[in-house]
Amino acid sequence: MLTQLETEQLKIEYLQSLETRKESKDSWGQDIKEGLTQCPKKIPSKYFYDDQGSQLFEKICELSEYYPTRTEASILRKYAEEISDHTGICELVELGSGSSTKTRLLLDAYHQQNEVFKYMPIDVSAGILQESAIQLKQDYNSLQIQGLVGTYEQALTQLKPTSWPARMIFFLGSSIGNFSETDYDNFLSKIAKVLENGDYFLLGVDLQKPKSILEAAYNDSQGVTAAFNLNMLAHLNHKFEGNFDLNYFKHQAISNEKKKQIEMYLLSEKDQEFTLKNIDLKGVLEKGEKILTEISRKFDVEETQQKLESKKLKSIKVFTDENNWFALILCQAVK
Ligand code: AVJ
Repeated sequence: MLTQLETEQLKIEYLQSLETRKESKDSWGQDIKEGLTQCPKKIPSKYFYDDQGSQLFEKICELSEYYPTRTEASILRKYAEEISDHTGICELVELGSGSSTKTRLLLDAYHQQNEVFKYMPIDVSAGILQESAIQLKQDYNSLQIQGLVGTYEQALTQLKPTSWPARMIFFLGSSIGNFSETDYDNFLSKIAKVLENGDYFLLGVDLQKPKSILEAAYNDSQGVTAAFNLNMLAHLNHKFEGNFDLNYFKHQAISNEKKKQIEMYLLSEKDQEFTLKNIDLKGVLEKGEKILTEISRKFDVEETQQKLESKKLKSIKVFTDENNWFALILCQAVK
């Protein structure tokens, strides 16, 4: 874990916890408690991403079955320059930056304009944020980097006004697909609120497509997605002194065609009990019972544009690949 990292051009800071100390102690693990005591049980997807989980996700992105990453990268490769021409010099703020691999395609385009610019990666995983920030600083000398460790929620409520001519917030990889309809709506409202008139928002969305392609992407033959899903239990064991036995859970991912989403579950392979000691939680799972760990919604371009417009995020251009599998929607805040 990093302690402090600061040079003139490279800074990494921790965002403040939203609660006061006392409250945060009370609400520690509250979301887990709620999720595991309701029926059906669920665990928030953000618990995928400890350092191990972030690394497993990077491996998922390289799988041949997992088309979103390379498809989005191909769109960026083709249109990054056009995007940078639209926005001009600006501050780039990335939500959920991870290893920033795809981001490099965008940074390259801005870099080629030969201007100094600023990149703010935001991620919950301090390890991966620090590692990639140091690497980026070496590769882009004129780049000013200010990394923020924290959740989207923290980032969007704590971002200060920029001193740059404009700001572009970007949210790639269709991570927005993890949100429920309500969270999706609230998230876009927060984006719209934090942007000033004329600022940009670049959103990556995975588009609707046949069940067979979708299910293959979330049930890869090497079992990396399964390991990623199971790692969530290891993360909980570590964080909350839990006793989940990973040997008795199975990964499951199915396409719910009616809801236009992938649903990922951890299936209990026997009747079992679990304890999360430091949040005082005990529970039982029946054989065959499923814990929902993720929904990954698949989008329709027009519907998404309308949704964005309803938040006064006017779409200026939609970039897509030749199969229409993935889209990047560039919009501008009108206030
Ligand atoms: C990072 C949320 C976009 O939903 O496709 C990949 C996560 N889960 N394989 C997705 C994920 C299983 C991914 N997002």
